[in-house]
Amino acid sequence: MSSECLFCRIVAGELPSTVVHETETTFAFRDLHPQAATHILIVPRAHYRDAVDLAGNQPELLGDLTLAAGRIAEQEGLAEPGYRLVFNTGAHAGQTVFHVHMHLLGGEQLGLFGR
Ligand code: DGP
Repeated sequence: MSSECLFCRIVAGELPSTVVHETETTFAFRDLHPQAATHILIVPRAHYRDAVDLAGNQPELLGDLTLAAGRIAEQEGLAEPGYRLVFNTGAHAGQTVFHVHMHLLGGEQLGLFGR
């Protein structure tokens, strides 16, 4: 837990969020600036800066994040027709919060990747 990290503070309940799912290792809440009809952020409770840092140190948490995404998709009625899971990694990808987070996007037909 870092007192400087926005998502650590959200996980700790020090800052408000709309929580949609929690496990012992993961925490999921609605994105403040949604980029799709449904936009949820799924984070490990533990602090890692990005997906590669997480994979190098606690790879099982990548599985926990993905399983949480599947449960949330069921809960939100997205399992069919589907949804997108994204990790932005670094500046060119637009990562702005350096506590690894999986974006779950869906609830509408999504566009293609790219610029
Ligand atoms: P990224 O660009 O991949 O680092 O995604 C960061 C996301 O976090 C972005 O979609 C907006 C969202 N966000 C930023 N600040 C807050 C906040 O205080 N609360 C919530 N719920 N989402 C936030």
